[in-house]
Amino acid sequence: MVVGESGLGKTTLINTLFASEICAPRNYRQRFAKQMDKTTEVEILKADLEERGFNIKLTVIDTPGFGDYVNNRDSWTPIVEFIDDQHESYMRQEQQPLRTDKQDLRVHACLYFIRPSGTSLKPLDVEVMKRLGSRVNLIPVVAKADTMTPEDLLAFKQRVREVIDAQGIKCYLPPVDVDDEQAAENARHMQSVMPFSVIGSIDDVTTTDGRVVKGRQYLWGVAEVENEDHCDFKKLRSLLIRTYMLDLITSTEETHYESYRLQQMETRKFGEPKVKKLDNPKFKEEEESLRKRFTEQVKLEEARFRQWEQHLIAERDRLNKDLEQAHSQIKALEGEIDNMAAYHRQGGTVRR
Ligand SMILES: Nc1nc2c(ncn2[C@@H]2O[C@H](COP(=O)(O)OP(=O)(O)OP(=O)(O)O)[C@@H](O)[C@H]2O)c(=O)[nH]1
Ligand SMILES: [Mg+2]
Repeated sequence: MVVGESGLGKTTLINTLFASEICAPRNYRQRFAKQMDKTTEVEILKADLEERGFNIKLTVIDTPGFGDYVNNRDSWTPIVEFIDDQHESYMRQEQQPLRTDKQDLRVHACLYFIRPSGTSLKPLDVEVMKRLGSRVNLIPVVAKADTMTPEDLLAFKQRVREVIDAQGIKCYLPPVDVDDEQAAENARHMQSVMPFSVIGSIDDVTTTDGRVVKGRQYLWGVAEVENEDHCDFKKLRSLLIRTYMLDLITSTEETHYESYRLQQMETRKFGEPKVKKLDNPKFKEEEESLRKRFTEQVKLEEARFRQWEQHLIAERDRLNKDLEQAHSQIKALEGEIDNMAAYHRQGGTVRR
């Protein structure tokens, strides 16, 4: 599954993955080319790959990127719910008397795309990654590695790693096999490379030394997808469909599915339908804090209103006083006019 902000190259990377596979389905261009526009809904793509004589049925789940909205919550909740729903559906099938032929769309690996920027992870990234990391094998990916210099890229990756550690975000780490020195070395190397930087492209371009490769052409040369000096695409592909594919599957079963199952077992009886969101204890806390925030907000507004009311009353009193003053002035002026009129009637002259 690919997840992340809009326009970071998620769909392109899926295409690149298939384009770089010798045994990829021939019609991948027709099947994927149309999806290069903005992805607007969760899309499930299936492909058969052949890897060292084994057939692999691969399912890729492309998701719409988050937009630049003030409230991005709506854009990532469907993704988290999709992941939970797959666990739920699998669990229900396991509870049926006939358990062969189970439909299984549980997500084994979730690539989270990070915008290559001068800073680090955004608060939204942290929030989404936290939720994903507790549900699936989360693999952070730095998008569009060709837009950064190698030094900046290294520094950026380091900062991302620091935030991931500081925020306690759970990411997938290839297991270190204590019995196999070479495998252990490979796992440690993979761990040190994370987050993987990637370049996506399905275009064949010619390098300055005449090689035809998948890459992106620039005035200064070519950013190559499969060049390990340019990005970690090869390592990521190897992790996903070669070296750690099996571990991704077993750890999903043993860690993530198991924790979903346990959590559900604690909150509902066998065979009972999934608890509605608001009845679920997990959401009780959230609801409580929302209610608190709401009450505080109301109190604040009330205080503001009272202050405003006081102000209005004071203003009214002031205006009333003004009015009184104006009245007495009018009275005085009227008195003067009366006086003058009387004086005039008595035949006196009005001095100017
Ligand atoms: N420079 C650079 N551009 C890329 C790379 N990958 C994709 N792009 C470009 O980025 C744009 C968006 O790519 P998409 O693959 O549609 O992005 P997306 O993440 O699927 O976007 P949404 O579907 O909106 O979430 C396209 O113009 C791609 O050509 C990359 O590695 N480097
Ligand atoms: Mg897309």
